[in-house]
Amino acid sequence: MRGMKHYVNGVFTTTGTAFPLISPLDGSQRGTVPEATREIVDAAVRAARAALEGPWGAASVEERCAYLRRIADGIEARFDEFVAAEVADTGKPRDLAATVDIPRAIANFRAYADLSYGRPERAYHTRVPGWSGSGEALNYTVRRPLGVVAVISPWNLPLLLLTWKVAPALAAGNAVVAKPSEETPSTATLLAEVIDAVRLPPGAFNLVHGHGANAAGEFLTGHPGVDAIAFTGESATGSAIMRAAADHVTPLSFELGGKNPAVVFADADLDEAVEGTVRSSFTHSGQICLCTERVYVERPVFAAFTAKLAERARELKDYGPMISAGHRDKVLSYYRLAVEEGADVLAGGGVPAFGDARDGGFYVEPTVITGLPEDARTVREEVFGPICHVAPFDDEAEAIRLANDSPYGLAATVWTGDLSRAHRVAPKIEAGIVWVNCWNLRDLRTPFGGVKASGIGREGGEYSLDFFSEPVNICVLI
Ligand code: NAD
Ligand code: 6OD
Repeated sequence: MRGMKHYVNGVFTTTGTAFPLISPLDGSQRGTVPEATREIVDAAVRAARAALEGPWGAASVEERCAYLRRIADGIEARFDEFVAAEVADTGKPRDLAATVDIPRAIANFRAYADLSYGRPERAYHTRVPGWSGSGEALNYTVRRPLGVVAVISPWNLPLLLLTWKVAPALAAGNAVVAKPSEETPSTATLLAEVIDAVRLPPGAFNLVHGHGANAAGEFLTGHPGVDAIAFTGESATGSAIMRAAADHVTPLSFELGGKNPAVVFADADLDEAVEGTVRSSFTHSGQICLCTERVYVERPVFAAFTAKLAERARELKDYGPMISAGHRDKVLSYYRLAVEEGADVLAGGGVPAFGDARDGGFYVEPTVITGLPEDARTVREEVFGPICHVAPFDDEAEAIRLANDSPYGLAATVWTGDLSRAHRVAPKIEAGIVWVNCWNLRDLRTPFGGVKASGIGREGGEYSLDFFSEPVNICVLI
């Protein structure tokens, strides 16, 4: 892969200043990333605006969908390069990048090509006695793009989450200025190369690299030329962006943090519930917003479940690192805090020793703890690492109360052998997504998002297309 570059108005460019790109696998410096100045961000926003007034703004939905399909094909043609770049930036196991991240990025473009092409428009015949003509009016609703959309994404699923916004934004006819996480700029740069190769009209997609606060992210979210902001990241960052957006009343779509519960009933298949919780707590070393950090287990199976979960956590060997030294230190500070708060550490709790180059990387052990009160900080705050706290409950009502006792409400998992119970409990959980006897099973047409501090709005299917467009009702007296 060539060096990291911004992509503005169809041209790859760098800036005077750059920051180091560090490998989470061994702590070595892999390269540098250009830091976008306010001027470059401004040029990107102006290029996007101009694109809306040029060929991109005039493109039909068929033409836009054809571009999306060509972008998907272009990623697929360079699949191994994309996988390697995602692994190098994030340190995640290759298998994860090759089966989830990159296939999903391709699927995001194809899904939004299908969804936006097949989107119905609504019409109503309205009886208007006393008006001239036929006494009827035709009301029909068209949707027009919002304009220039800022896309700001995090480091944990870099290309998946960036394209999850870019694809519907382009499908709906917007022009995009995207800023990936400063930690993971590589696949976004490859995406810009693919977009350049398929000759998307210049300015329809722009990419700027750099940090968030007092830097590229903030230059973008506070820019008066931005018509909407689609952001995924921490809830605290969401608050900062909301403040920046307030000045221009810019519409926001927010996918934020979580402290996701799993509820395990005694009637569940215990082995499946344990394996499911291993996946939901430790996939990508807990660095997925949907990961389980709180596990509530019905008392009769609490001891057996907890012992098995701890045993499986100790057996895990092929896991990736935390994204950065800073994030590793944050996760370790929660490991220490848990002990100070009185937790029993059943598995992990420290830093693994590999005896090879990985010792320079940012690894922490998969960790299972128990014994904390519900008001312990470790139980309430998002750690975003491979740790879960397991606590017992005595009945359904208590399970629901505990699951909902959180400032967050992104996702939840219910493990039970009783389907009636599943249907009874799931809708009572305050979360945007509830999985029953599975985790992270995705259908891209369904609504995705969180309640409370976990977000504003929904992504997925028509929900994203709704966010990225404005309905206009046209009323014609017939
Ligand atoms: P983060 O909020 O630190 O950064 C996300 C992005 O925002 C980055 O591109 C960053 O540069 C930018 N940014 C930071 N400060 C900014 C500012 N003041 N103005 C504009 N942009 C700014 O998040 P992260 O550490 O990259 O990701 C981890 C967090 O993301 C976790 O809290 C996780 O739960 C959350 N997350 C949520 C979802 C979801 O779908 N709900 C998905 C993935 C991650
Ligand atoms: O699967 C998705 O569409 C999605 N937005 C996943 C988010 C995962 C959070 O880390």
